[in-house]
Amino acid sequence: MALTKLLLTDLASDVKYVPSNYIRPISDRPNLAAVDTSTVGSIPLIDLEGLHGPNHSDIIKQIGQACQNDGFFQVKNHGIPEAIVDNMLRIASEFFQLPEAERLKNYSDDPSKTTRLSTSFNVKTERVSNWRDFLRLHCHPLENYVHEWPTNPPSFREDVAKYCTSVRGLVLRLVEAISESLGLKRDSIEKSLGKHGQHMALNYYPPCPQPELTYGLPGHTDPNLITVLLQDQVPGLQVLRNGKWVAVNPIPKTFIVNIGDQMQVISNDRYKSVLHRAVVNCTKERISVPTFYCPSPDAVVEPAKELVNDKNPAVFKSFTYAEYYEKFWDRGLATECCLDMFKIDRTML
Ligand SMILES: O=C(O)CCC(=O)C(=O)O
Repeated sequence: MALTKLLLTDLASDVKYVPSNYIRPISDRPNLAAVDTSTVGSIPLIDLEGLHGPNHSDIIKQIGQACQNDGFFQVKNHGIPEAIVDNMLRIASEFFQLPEAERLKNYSDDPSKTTRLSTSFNVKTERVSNWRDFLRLHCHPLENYVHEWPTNPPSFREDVAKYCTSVRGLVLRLVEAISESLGLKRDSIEKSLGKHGQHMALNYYPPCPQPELTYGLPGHTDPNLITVLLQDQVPGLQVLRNGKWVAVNPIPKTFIVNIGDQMQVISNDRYKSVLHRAVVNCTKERISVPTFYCPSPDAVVEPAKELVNDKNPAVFKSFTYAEYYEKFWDRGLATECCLDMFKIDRTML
């Protein structure tokens, strides 16, 4: 059956089988039975209480180890009020329950739009669709974008603005901590990014009749600097560790943090931007809200000078974030990391 609706949400509730355009080739299916769902196998949980106090150096060390070994960690005692987080998840759920015609007012398949509702990943370039709808918003500086955001549900702008302003505070603290963990000045990474941006996505994964055949999002790394992800209580996120997919089961009151491709470049390959994916399930809808923190489009990204020496030659070329971002959207979510295209080819030197 071909997709006859623009958005998956309006198709998913009527189908007993996954439509053919969502079915992955046999060699590229989630193989859910092989996923490690144990808590012990999962990513580190770091308590940020005391980051600016007595536990400072210990927390910086934990963050550095997690960035190097896992590329992913969770944080608790992050300072973002529970009410702000709860309102964010509630408003996302209300948005995706709006009537189709109301949601479609925000629809666009053009990735360069700063506010848009769409489906899958990039409907213009991909061959197989993903079991996801998403609302993507630019959110910093807030005053440049908030007037584009949906006005329905009525408190959408207010609730989302509070959320992204609070998350920005957390991201800035994390970027400082990561900079310090690399042995750089605390403000070094922040300063190299130019007028940095902040985007977010409200991801909505409807229940899926045959989750073994498709993905919410297939394995990918994030093209930006760092991502802070909020997920509801439904499992779905999986991270690749030592060649095995590991489930990141939701822990209330925590956020998930992951290193993006630009941080891997700045760290000269010490910190890892790791493959992750979202799988779906038969019974429950799932919502996740990633915040993507990005360099300015004209910022030149390259390994930090302090981390390059005779023993550790630069692994990546210099490039602008705009160049990188364009490549990322054009090539789709291929499993090979987009970063490989920006590596220095030492065989040619
Ligand atoms: O839904 C998730 O848990 C992952 C979302 C994600 O990786 C993304 O939006 O890039």
